[in-house]
Amino acid sequence: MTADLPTRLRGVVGPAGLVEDPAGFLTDWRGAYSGTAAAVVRPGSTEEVAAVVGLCRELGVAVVPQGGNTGLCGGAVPDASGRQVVLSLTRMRRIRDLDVANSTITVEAGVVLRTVQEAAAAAGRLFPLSLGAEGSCTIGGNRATNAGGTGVLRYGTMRDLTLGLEVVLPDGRVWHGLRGLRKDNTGYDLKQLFVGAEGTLGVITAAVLELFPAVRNRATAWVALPDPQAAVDLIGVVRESTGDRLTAFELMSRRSVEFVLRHGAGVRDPIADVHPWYALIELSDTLPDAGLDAVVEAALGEAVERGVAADAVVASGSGQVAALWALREGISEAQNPEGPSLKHDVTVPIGSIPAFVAATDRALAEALPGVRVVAYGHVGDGNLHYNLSGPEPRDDAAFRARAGVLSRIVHDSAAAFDGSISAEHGLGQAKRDVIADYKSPLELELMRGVKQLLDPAGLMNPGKVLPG
Ligand code: FAD
Ligand code: 2HG
Ligand code: ZN
Repeated sequence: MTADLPTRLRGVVGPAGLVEDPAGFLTDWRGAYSGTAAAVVRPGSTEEVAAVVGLCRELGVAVVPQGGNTGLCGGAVPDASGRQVVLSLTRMRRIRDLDVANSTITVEAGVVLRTVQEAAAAAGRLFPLSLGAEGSCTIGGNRATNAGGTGVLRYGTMRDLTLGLEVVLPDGRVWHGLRGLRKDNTGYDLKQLFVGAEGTLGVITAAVLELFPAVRNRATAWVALPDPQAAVDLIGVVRESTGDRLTAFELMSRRSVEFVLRHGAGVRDPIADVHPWYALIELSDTLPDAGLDAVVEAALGEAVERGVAADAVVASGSGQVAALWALREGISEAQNPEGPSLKHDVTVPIGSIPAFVAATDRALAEALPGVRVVAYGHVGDGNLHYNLSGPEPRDDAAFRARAGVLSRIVHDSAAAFDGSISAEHGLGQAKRDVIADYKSPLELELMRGVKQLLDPAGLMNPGKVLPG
């Protein structure tokens, strides 16, 4: 590394592209990971990204790509050496094209997810990726983490929504893969290598995304449940009568909801009686007169009759819909004031969720009596955020000291049920060593081989994803 690195970077990106006050780029959204950097740059074009990456390669300097910095595994945060360059994509905010006939949108990596949703809606289309951080996270970050969220059940993950990519490779060359094709069997699907790579294989600078017909009728319901088995049964009941109109099925434990009621602003309990679990269900249709309120009422009536659901309310009007979603989307943030949280983004086959919860609850209670499990998530696709807060009264230091043991219990349990330890948040720096215990040597060898092929100098987001 040379002392004049910032000067040389300024020569590439201009004064507007070199960040003078880097503080906001060195710590993640949660404040869980911090680092320092030799420089923070915000290039304004693909050519500038390529020039920055090329210069860093020439000087042997590592590059950490960053979008909205909302990731939950520390993937976008530099290490403590002060020798890495943070490359923020947040100045690359152009929507390059919206092709209504092809039902695609081509956007630069720094475009905020909500902007893409709004642009699609203005053209009478839907971009279905939806998650709590959608007002801040970027398309590049969504792609690099293969983000999931609440619409996966119907529309798939970011991987499924990606038709093409433009990527700056670790050697500074640009791969122009911005194709808007739904069928393209011409060998290996290269774009999928970069989706979910968390910036370790290159910098995504633009993407072609798939759009869908706009939703014109929607029904949203809040359902009280006795246990997780009831949630699995309810998915079956609702699917039987509504088919693929089921767009979201979120499960929340009472404690998760209580945290939001305690710390969220302007929220209220939709059902007066207290129940151990709740589901938030959404049905949607492209026909304006699909009559989904009646459909969901009938399905839930049947569920109550069969003893699957204890109680339910169907939202009337957009205010109530937003209020129900605020309860669900507020959980992640509401856990913060409860002390340090241990996050576990696990997935198991849907039918195994009840047994997984029972077994893991039991093992955790033995390991740390009073530990508070904060379980919720996108159960319609098998994904539980099986998070933990420490016992009350709080002893944060004691809880932190048990973190390794507790996380091991949750991850081993997911593995025992043929699950995964990261459903949608990735590995970043948080789980890059842990993953070595859950992937086979062959899988790890293949992953290292891909990394070696694309980034032989190891300068693209080192210390993330691959075990050290
Ligand atoms: P960053 O945090 O900036 O980066 C994430 C990773 O991607 C890093 O490894 C970074 O190096 C890499 N990266 C970023 N941009 C690029 C690029 N252009 N090229 C190459 N690599 C890049 N995730 C879900 O999947 N589902 C959810 O429901 C969900 N809900 C969330 C709710 C909240 C309140 C929060 C704070 C986060 C949530 N997340 C969720 C986490 C999620 O991963 C991020 O919000 C989002 O996908 C990350 O986008 P970002 O632009 O902030 O990326
Ligand atoms: C969600 O579904 C996010 O709310 C965040 O994926 C989960 O904070 C978490 O653990
Ligand atoms: Zn989630």
